Amino acid sequence: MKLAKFKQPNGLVAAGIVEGDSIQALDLSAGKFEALSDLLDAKDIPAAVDYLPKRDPHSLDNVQLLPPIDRQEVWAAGVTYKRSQTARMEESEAAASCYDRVYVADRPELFLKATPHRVRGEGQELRIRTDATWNVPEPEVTLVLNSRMQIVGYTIGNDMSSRDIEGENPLYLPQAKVYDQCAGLGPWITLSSDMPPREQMTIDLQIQRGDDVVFEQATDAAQMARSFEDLASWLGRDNSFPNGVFLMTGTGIVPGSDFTLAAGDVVRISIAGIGTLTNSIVQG
Ligand code: DO4
Ligand code: MG
Repeated sequence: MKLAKFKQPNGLVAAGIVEGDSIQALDLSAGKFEALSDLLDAKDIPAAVDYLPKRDPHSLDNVQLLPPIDRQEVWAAGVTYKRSQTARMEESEAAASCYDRVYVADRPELFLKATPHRVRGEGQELRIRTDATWNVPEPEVTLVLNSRMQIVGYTIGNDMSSRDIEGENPLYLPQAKVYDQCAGLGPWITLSSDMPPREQMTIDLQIQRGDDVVFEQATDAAQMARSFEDLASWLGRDNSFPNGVFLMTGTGIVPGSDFTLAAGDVVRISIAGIGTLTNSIVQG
């Protein structure tokens, strides 16, 4: 089952269920849910969705999808794949040992990535900071956790990052990672029961510039050095999320040091079991 947030042709925002090429708005109020995040907190989500009245279906082509977030925070894990460890060690000589040690440490790197107003969804623009010169998208399997820290679904995340700022000094990480339009989420949430096993969760990144594909690479979630459950349990230590939380699980794809994103680029991230998240890039 795939759940989304979207703007209906009448302009009203709704939660919806996606089936094939169409989406049906759900009458959340019939289940006393105020928002999609409340539905995601239900004990039995498929049963709750079955119970809710549904409106006439719309073609996905005729609606604007929105990021599937309401009041949740977005957190992110770092250096969970070998490729991220090596890329970070190249980018910052001074901090190389931090990245080397955190890759094998028991405690993962976890950081607050975004609040809802900094997040963009399918077809919306993501931003490069005006004061950054070396930028990349980071395609990440993103866990959807309810308030009980159970992994109820998965979505696609783009952890936009300014490598020059992060590389200059690791204390600049929040500035390299957190700013307006810094996080992509979407196009929807696939419930956990409908996701393929981790070994089959392929992750593909494609970056298009004009008519050319300037970067393309694939990996899969089995390359991750940690489990999703381990990351979720560290995030929940002495930390509560009454509305649930999104957790980006780190990138396994980092373009080479000679590559930077440019305004006008189109970034496509595909993850098996979910779909494709497409965002164009702006700067300034
Ligand atoms: O340590 C810096 C951030 C790492 C990160 O975002 C990642 O590995 O995905
Ligand atoms: Mg990342």
